[in-house]
Amino acid sequence: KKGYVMRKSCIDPNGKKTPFGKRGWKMFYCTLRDMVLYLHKDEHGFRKSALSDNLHNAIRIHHALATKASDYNKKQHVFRLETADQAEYLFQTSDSKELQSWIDTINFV
Ligand code: I3P
Repeated sequence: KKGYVMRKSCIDPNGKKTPFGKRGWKMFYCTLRDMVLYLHKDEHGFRKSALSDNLHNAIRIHHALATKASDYNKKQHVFRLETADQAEYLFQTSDSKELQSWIDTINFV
């Protein structure tokens, strides 16, 4: 699965709250492959970027959980992703169908 999403980082992989200044929403071209969610700047970056760049913004989804962020009311179609290394992110998708599709893909790969 692939597509554009907005991402907000809430808790870093060390389990600590993402510091102010790094908590904003950012757009990424997101691809899911081999239990890894890769976040690219855009589709072009997805094709062009070096493996090291891809790994930099990669989120391993083994033992991760995606759920609708029904407690987050500032934006629509948002899911929360909690990872095995205790990171937490919010992802905004384009509509309710995309929302469910990302959640199912992440939870049931
Ligand atoms: C954050 C940015 C986010 C906001 C977050 C801010 O500032 O404005 O949009 O989250 O609030 O800290 P920065 O870009 O300087 O990190 P919301 O959009 O959810 O309000 P937060 O600290 O309450 O998460």
